[in-house]
Amino acid sequence: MDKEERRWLFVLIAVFLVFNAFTLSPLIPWQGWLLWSRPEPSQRFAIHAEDYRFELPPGGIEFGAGEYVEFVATSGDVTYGFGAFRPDGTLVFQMQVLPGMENRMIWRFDEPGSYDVRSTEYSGPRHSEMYVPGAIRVIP
Ligand SMILES: [Cu+2]
Repeated sequence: MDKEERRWLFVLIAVFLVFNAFTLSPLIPWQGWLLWSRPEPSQRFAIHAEDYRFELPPGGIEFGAGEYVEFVATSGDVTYGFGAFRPDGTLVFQMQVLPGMENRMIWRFDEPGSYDVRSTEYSGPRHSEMYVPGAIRVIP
């Protein structure tokens, strides 16, 4: 490696370090709770996916806006996705649901309303049936 290559390598490493230090720092508004805090969820909701169906908690999924809640998703057969969508179809969050493990996500919904649940991972021919309109209710 000659001097010119070493200089470029140093520049690339410096760019990498500065970029990561900035994007992971608390200067980015959402990093305040996404990365540097361990919010304690007020509720946990168990979701099970199997045979192209979601089994949601019997009492439904309802909580207040601004609360941290935890979704614990399991699969009884293949890999699914668990995605929460606004009524206009835009994605709020999603996670993969791998069989044989508890897949966890802590989230805070700031906007009250009703959210749909869909599988966001192609899981097979009946994947598109995995749609539960209004499954998540966020109250003011
Ligand atoms: Cu699917």
